Amino acid sequence: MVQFNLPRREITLKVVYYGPALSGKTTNLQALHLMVPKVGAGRLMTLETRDDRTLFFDLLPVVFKTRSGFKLKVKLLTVPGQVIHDSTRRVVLQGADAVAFIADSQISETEANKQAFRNLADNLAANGLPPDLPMVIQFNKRDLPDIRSEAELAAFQRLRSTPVHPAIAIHGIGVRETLEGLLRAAWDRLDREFRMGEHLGVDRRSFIQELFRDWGPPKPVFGADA
Ligand SMILES: Nc1nc2c(ncn2[C@@H]2O[C@H](COP(=O)(O)OP(=O)(O)O)[C@@H](O)[C@H]2O)c(=O)[nH]1
Ligand SMILES: [Mg+2]
Repeated sequence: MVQFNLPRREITLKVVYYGPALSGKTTNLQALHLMVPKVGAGRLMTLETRDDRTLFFDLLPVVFKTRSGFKLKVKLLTVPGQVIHDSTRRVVLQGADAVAFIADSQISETEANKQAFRNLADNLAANGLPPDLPMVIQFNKRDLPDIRSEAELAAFQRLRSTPVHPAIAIHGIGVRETLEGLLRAAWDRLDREFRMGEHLGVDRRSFIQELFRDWGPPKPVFGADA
């Protein structure tokens, strides 16, 4: 759950990247790690098995500092997507403030996406988290053949208020936009609940602008083997 330290003007948020196995959750964190200014980036800790699949979770702490002296610490975590790791997913999701759902755009993965999405709903409920937790959906792997079309994504977006972002995480494309969208949604929630804007003396637009002002351009994720 969000931690406030108002005297120090510090807020800590927990953000979880959720989705089916191999949709690109770890790659999103790797791509973010390459864009975060050096001063703000913590170490990307990833625990992988030999076949490169996330065994437990990845963790990337990012610290944003605004000129007005406000500090936002974001703990970015991924869950393992494999069905058998459900208890790990539940633990990682505990106390999440926002969720980025990373879907795989390939038509062959449609069922895996749906299953992971249902699993997310179950685990939100199991953790006592609201079903309307701040969320964005990323359709990753837009570079591959046999993917769901732009028109399908647009139709999908029209059916729900959750923002939908296309991405090619191995090239760093759409990765920052996904996190920005998520922090916008998180801001709206915190502003409604705690009148964040009033406390911090900023509005959402300048908050987001400030957070990302020193970020670098998207870079390819080296070691990506796709
Ligand atoms: N073609 C393609 N491959 C990707 C993309 N994003 C990730 N991958 C590959 O998909 C595989 C699984 O990615 P990973 O981040 O480990 O998935 P995770 O299980 O969700 O953490 C790796 O081989 C990645 O290099 C993408 O945008 N396009
Ligand atoms: Mg992973």
